[in-house]
Amino acid sequence: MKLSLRAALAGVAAAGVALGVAEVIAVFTGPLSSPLLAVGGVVVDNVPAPVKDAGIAVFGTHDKTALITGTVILLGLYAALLGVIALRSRPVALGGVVLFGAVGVTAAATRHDAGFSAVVPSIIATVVAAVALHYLVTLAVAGEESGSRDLETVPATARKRVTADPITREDSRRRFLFVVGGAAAVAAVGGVGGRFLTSRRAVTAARAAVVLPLPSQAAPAVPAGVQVQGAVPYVTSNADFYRIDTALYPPQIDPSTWELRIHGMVRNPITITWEQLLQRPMVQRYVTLACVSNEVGDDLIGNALWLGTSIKDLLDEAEPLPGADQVVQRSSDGWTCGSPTEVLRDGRDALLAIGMNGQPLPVAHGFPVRMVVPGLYGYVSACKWITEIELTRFSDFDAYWVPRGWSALGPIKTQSRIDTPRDGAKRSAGPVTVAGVAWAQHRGIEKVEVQVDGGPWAQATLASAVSSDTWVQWSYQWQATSGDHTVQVRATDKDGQTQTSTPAPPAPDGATGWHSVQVTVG
Ligand SMILES: Nc1nc2c(c(=O)[nH]1)N[C@H]1C(S)=C(S)[C@@H](COP(=O)(O)O)O[C@H]1N2
Ligand SMILES: [Mo]
Repeated sequence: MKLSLRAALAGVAAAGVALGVAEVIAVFTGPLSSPLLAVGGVVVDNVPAPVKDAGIAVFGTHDKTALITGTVILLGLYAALLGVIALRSRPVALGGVVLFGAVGVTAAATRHDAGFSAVVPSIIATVVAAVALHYLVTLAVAGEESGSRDLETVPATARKRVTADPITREDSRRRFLFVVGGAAAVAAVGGVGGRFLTSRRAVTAARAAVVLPLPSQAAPAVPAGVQVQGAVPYVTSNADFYRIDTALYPPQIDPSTWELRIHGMVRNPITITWEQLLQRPMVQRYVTLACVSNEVGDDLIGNALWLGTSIKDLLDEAEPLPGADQVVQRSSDGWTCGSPTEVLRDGRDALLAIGMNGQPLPVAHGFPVRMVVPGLYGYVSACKWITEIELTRFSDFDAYWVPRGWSALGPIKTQSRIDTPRDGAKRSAGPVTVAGVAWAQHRGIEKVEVQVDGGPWAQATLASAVSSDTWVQWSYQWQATSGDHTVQVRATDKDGQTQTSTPAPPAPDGATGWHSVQVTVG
């Protein structure tokens, strides 16, 4: 193996050991103090405009994995480079390590609510990386030079180990690979073990201990016939519910320490604890949440049975001052969203929710407390892990997604989707069931129409729904003839607005256009 290759390997191994050690320390200092997650978090919050314009209103699960993988790959390349640089100049390479350490420290220190201990993993990782890099590169060089005469360049410590007589170049190279292997093992055990221990410190047990109160107002019964064959389930299970947020690791909040502060432009600032929240009247409602990033035809939407207390009542007690037109919700990780005050007070079932489909909120969906507001996209209303509500003005505060190019106001647009047949499906000639869902939360769906090959619009049959706050399923019997066909759908809400055919991307305030599928009929 060439010397430069071994040096690069030494660099990568040193970085690996450092990150492995950092993951273990982060078990004690908190998941977001892990340099990898801290740097990843900074990247999430500073996604460049081109990516933003591609239409992500935040990271889904795949984006997170891709982001961490990308960060690890970049770091690996950087570490390899430092290894090669260390061959020529140790001080320059050390400078490179310190530079990267500084990035980690800065990232960890600037995360929301970061305590002093947040920088500890990055600092220790920097020291470990520096020592490991020096040691491993020295070993790599020794492998090159033992057997030759020129051992003077090898520091005494390494020389002692590698010059034990009789030493061959082969021996010290084998030793180098052995040590690198050991470093890789430390990295892997530290990384996997650290993550495992972190997950053990999660709030799983606290969540399991929660006993949800009974609602004083139960949800309306689900009428017969909400479900149409071929459409997704009317109620989305917690496991299947889409997840969107900026959190690389979901905040772990023990309900016993949870508090919600309602402050800002209010006459009566309020702080309530978890115990006090449980004492409040609870209502149970089916509400369909939707993400503004949903492309036409996609599935960033789900319907669940939420248990929560009226946010309107809480706001009434706090008494917003005149002019406080925005209710800013802040999550424990610093994420914010803003809803119009009048929307939260107009009598709709805007909830401070603690239960989802009969369970305490799953941690990924906001445990212990989140907001659910019928009719507003999630990015302007559905704050998970909520710890603060601040009454303010839209003109005074921009919530998280607003400076990133999204609209401050996000009422859900009327939309419809074909779930069956799938795009590209094949069917036999004769009757074919076309079915799907349509939504216009809080306004309600008036009618859904289906069109084949640009012909006349035919009215679909609407299934029943619990309320106008949920999606509704629809179906249409199509007499399919052989050939290739395009099937489109459009919905009209109870305000009389029909979906526009004009396609628009999700940014800045929700995609528009008609969902269409191609079907081959044989
Ligand atoms: N704390 C926090 N809450 C958040 C977000 C976030 O990034 N952080 N994303 C919002 C967005 S964009 C959506 S669409 C909904 C999604 O809720 P879900 O993941 O439970 O489906 O959460 C909202 N609440
Ligand atoms: Mo979203």
